[in-house]
Amino acid sequence: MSQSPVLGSIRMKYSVKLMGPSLCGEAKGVLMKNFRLIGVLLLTASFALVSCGADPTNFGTLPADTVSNKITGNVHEWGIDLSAQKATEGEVIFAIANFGTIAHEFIVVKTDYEVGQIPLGENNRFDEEGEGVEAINEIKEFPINTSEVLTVNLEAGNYQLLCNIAGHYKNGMYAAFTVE
Ligand SMILES: [Cu+2]
Repeated sequence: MSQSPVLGSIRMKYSVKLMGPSLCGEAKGVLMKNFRLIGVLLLTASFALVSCGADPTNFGTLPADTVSNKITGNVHEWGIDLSAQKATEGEVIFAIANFGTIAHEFIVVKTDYEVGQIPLGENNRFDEEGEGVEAINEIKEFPINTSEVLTVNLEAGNYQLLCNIAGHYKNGMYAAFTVE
C-alpha cells in the first residue's frame, strides 16, 4: 500500500510522541488547529493583497516608449495591459490572455480620439462604424483563462486597443497604441 511521506511522518511523529490511539483525537485536533491557522494566515495574506490594490493578474503596462511588433498582453476588469504601446508600420501580432472573471473582447481601433474618449451610445458601447473610428480587426468575445492571437497589418497612426462590450470601455478597458 502506498502512503504519502507527509502523512507517514505525521503518523510516526504522533505515534512516537503520544504513545497510543487514545490521544489520536487530540493529535488530530492539534493538526486541525494548525491547518485552520494556516488557512487564516492565507486568507489574511490575500486580504492584504486586495487592500493594497495589488492585482496579481495585472502586470501593468511597460513604459510608453517600448516598441514591438509582437505584443503580449491581457484583458481583465477593468483594463488592458500590454508589453508595448508602440509598433512600426506593418504586421503586428497580439497574443492576448483573458485574466478577468468574465468574457472580454479585444478590438484594434484606429482613431484620433483621446484614449478612453470615444463617445458612447445609449447602449454603453460606441458605434464601431461611427465617424472618426475605424475598427481594424478583433478577437471576438473569448472566455477567461484562455488566450488568442490576432495578426493585423497596421499603417502609421493612433490606435486604441479596447473592449466594446456594454460598459467595458467606460470602465477602463482601453489602451493607447501608436504605430510609427
Ligand atoms: Cu470587456
